[in-house]
Amino acid sequence: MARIITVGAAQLGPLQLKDTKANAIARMIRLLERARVRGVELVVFPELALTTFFPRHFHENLEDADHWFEQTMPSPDTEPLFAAARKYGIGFHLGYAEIAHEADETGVVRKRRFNTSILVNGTGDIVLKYRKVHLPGHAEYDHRRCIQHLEKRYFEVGNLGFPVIRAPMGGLSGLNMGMMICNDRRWPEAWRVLGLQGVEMVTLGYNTPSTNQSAATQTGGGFEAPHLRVAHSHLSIQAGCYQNATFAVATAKAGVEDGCELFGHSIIVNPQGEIMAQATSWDDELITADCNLEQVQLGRSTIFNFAEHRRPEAYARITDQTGAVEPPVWVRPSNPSESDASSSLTRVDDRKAAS
Ligand code: ING
Repeated sequence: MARIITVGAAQLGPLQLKDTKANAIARMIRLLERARVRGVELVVFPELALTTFFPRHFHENLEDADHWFEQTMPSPDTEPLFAAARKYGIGFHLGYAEIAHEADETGVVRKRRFNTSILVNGTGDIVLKYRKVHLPGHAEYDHRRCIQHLEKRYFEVGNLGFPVIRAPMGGLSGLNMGMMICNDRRWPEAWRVLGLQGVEMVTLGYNTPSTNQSAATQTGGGFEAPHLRVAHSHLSIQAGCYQNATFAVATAKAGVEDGCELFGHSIIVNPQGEIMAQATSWDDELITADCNLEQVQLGRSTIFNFAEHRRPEAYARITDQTGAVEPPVWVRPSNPSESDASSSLTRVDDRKAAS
């Protein structure tokens, strides 16, 4: 019996500073209604979907930024979205700014802020929560920048890992779902941790500037040439899907927000890394695809059969190190018999023996 689910990326156009959360929710409900007409069973909304991308704005006191956040979920502003989703029996992925009062690693309960997403099924149950791990940008106001990117100021690093859950979604009795948020898509480790839990559908939202203004490039090109912006985003998502034999729905918030341009190009990608659908506007736009979950079997039973082919004993650096280290410098061996290039390297066998 084919396991097929129809998914949708509900791309949002720009949200200005003056726009209210109610305005954003109304636009999202209109996209849900369009999704219902097209038989969509799971809709993915962008990162921080309720407001303008507020990390581009500096607040000296964090409390002055609290209005960007949700203290409960559903919150008063998002309840209408949950109600519409229940009415239509449509699941959704929502990105939002979360304030939680919970213990930190020292056991102290305190007010904590995260860049968060949730997966809600067609009955309105929150089946999974994720908090963004890879926070780009900076924590203090950077006078060199024309556009700030203060995610490290407003959010803590996510403390939920990269979880996967198998839960009912649409007509499926069970779908293995996992999430990431925006910058996470650029890190292969995020995809592989989900892949090692059998993920079949990765849902992610993003708010990605078309150019990053920084001191080095006041000309506006940023640290990535404009023609590569979208290419790198798609490359990351297509590679993640191919290398972990999973589907992904990646949804943008797009357009010009108070003069700052975010690119759109939302996509749905299959386990072969092929783009199944792509948004072509920078406005509210729904793209959809019928995903046959049987497609995940090809990759994970051959090239990416992890149990068969992965060699974790050779991967220690991935979790032992944070930054890169300088490699050893080769010198011509004085004794020709030592010409074996690996003689100066730490062999995995030695590492295993030492452990
Ligand atoms: N935004 C961007 C992203 O990772 C960025 C930051 C832009 C990184 C361009 C690299 C290149 O898509 C968020 N919100 O993570």
